[in-house]
Amino acid sequence: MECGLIGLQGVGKTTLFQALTAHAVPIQIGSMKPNVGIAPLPDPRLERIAELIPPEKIIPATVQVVDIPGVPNGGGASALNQVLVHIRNVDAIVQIIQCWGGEEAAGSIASMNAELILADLVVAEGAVDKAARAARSGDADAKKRLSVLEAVQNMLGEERAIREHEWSDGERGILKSYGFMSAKPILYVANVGEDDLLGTGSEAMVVQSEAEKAGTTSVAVCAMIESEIAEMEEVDRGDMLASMGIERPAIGVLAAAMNQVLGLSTFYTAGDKEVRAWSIPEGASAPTAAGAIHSDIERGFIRAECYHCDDLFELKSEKSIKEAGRLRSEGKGYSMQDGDVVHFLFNV
Ligand SMILES: Nc1nc2c(ncn2[C@@H]2O[C@H](COP(=O)(O)OP(=O)(O)OP(=O)(O)O)[C@@H](O)[C@H]2O)c(=O)[nH]1
Ligand SMILES: [Mg+2]
Repeated sequence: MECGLIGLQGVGKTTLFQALTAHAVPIQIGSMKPNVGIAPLPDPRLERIAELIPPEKIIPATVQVVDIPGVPNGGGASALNQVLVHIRNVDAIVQIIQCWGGEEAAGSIASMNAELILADLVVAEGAVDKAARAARSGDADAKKRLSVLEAVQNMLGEERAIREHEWSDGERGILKSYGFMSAKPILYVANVGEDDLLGTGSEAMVVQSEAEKAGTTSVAVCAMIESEIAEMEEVDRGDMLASMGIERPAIGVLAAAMNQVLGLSTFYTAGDKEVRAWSIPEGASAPTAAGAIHSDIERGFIRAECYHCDDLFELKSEKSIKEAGRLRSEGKGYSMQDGDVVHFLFNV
């Protein structure tokens, strides 16, 4: 699962990428190639589990982020097409909006969205023609495809994003193969200036209300400060945060929101060696969760012994959870709950 950082040129995408990935990837400036990196997901529940079951190592879940070159504002078609190719490849979109230096948020959101919708419309028109030809020759699948594509074409013609409609699973399956960008889940990030770290300024508020209108959420982050924090030694961070009057880096809130737009939930494994968080699709089955750890555990899945992390926070130890009868034994059909702590039994 991949989140793409997108936006107009120079709005702070690469700066935010550096913050999310803690400067782990060498950056190519001025290149039309995206930067790809791994962002750990800060997780207060993981820290609490590790306090109660102290391990040698604590390993957070991660999400892959792609820093995509900026969309030229009214720029050339070939530069734009190079950027769109990368946007088509990601699972979810994180749109960065510049809210510092007197930039107008509403205008940049509208122009970004218009570019994506227009590019989707071109794809939809080509696809409608092709499906119509196949439908005329009596292909039943093509008829279904055609009706979905025509609905898409109408929406896009009215400048509405494809994600605004509630599609059935079958329709979603059809849409997926076309890589429509306005169908991808989206999250707005207001990149605020150092004078508005809490994101209460007028442009950040515009981003928030535009996000609500689009049926999604927004997060306010100062990319430059977050990038500086990410570069500091862990021990120095507390002072920096205190001097700015904030408790935690905003990047944690952003990472959690990214997890949410990707439709992921978290489960944990806990033992003396390591306490670890894992990301899986919401509602995934126990064997699928086991497969996130290792394909052997999925293949040889017997059962999952699990409890909820809230049980641990309440009862303080696995021993008390067992005594209280809250240790569950779950089989193949179990849908994982966000916050489960699991021990898989398997045989290969
Ligand atoms: N004041 C201020 N400047 C910022 C902030 N974020 C980024 N900048 C500056 O804006 C400039 C562009 O930042 P980048 O992160 O390279 O922007 P980008 O979106 O990756 O740009 P392209 O990839 O060229 O589209 C740099 O000089 C940054 O230092 C911020 O939060 N506040
Ligand atoms: Mg960049």
